[in-house]
Amino acid sequence: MPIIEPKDTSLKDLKGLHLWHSGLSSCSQRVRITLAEKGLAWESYEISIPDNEHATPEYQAINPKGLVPAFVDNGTLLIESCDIIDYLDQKYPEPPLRPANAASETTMLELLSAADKAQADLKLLSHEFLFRPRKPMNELEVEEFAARHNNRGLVDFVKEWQGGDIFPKEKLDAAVTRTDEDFFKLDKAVAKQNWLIGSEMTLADIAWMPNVHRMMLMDWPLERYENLCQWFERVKARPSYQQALVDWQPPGLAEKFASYVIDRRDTAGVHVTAFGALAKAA
Ligand SMILES: N[C@@H](CCC(=O)N[C@@H](CS)C(=O)NCC(=O)O)C(=O)O
Repeated sequence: MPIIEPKDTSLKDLKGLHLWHSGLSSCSQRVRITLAEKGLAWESYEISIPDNEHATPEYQAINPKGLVPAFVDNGTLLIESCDIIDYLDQKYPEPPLRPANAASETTMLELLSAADKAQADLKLLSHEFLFRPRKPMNELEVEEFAARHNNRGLVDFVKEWQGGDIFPKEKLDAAVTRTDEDFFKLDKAVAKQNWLIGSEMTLADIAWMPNVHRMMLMDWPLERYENLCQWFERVKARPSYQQALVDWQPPGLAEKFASYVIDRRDTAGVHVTAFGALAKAA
């Protein structure tokens, strides 16, 4: 449901645009990119996931799922990144980020749903291949997080992540294979056109660009998707990519991830190419 009634009723009094987000979060990246493409000014509230700021009662009164992002437009609260960017494009239509004809718009909305669905795989893969060194939690910290956070799905995920050195292989295989299939579909979509829906960038491109960026950080063999790589070059050339995505990454983070990924491959044989469809292709 795109618009929700805030538990924290003070949100209703807020004027202007307000975003609760996190620098690295792919869902936050979508919203920041849309705001940048539209040239809209917004108030920033950064939520640190490693510091569990999304587990506070105050934040869960803003987003009842305890996830980022959350967005308020003059008292109207929305959660769910794909709903937020769709709302933004409808409410602030210039420049348009959707195609003019209805059939293409349906295709765009399907690509938004697919990006939303792909979130679970992106999350699993990011936590496995990038975020393990982030901030290991001891048992007590995991229990504290579980006691404070209302989102049972997230709590179970964190318990499983922190409870072992690696997620079960079958989960990683399936997530890698589904992501590879998604990327091949996107690759096909941009084989004969610059953007996913045609000659102009739309919300569909914005919804997917954080995923390709994230997998790039993971040393995913993106060269498998030749057209998608060219599309990604076009994405990178947009000022919004630098401003709304790269500039929100902590300095030196890409390099830190790169050395972690290669070190783990060389010392433990754990690398994304050892799983699912990527392993079969090797
Ligand atoms: N479907 C939601 C997913 C939101 C979501 O999963 N947010 C992630 C960051 S991208 C989060 O808050 N994760 C908290 C955590 O990993 O502990 C959306 O698109 O906004």
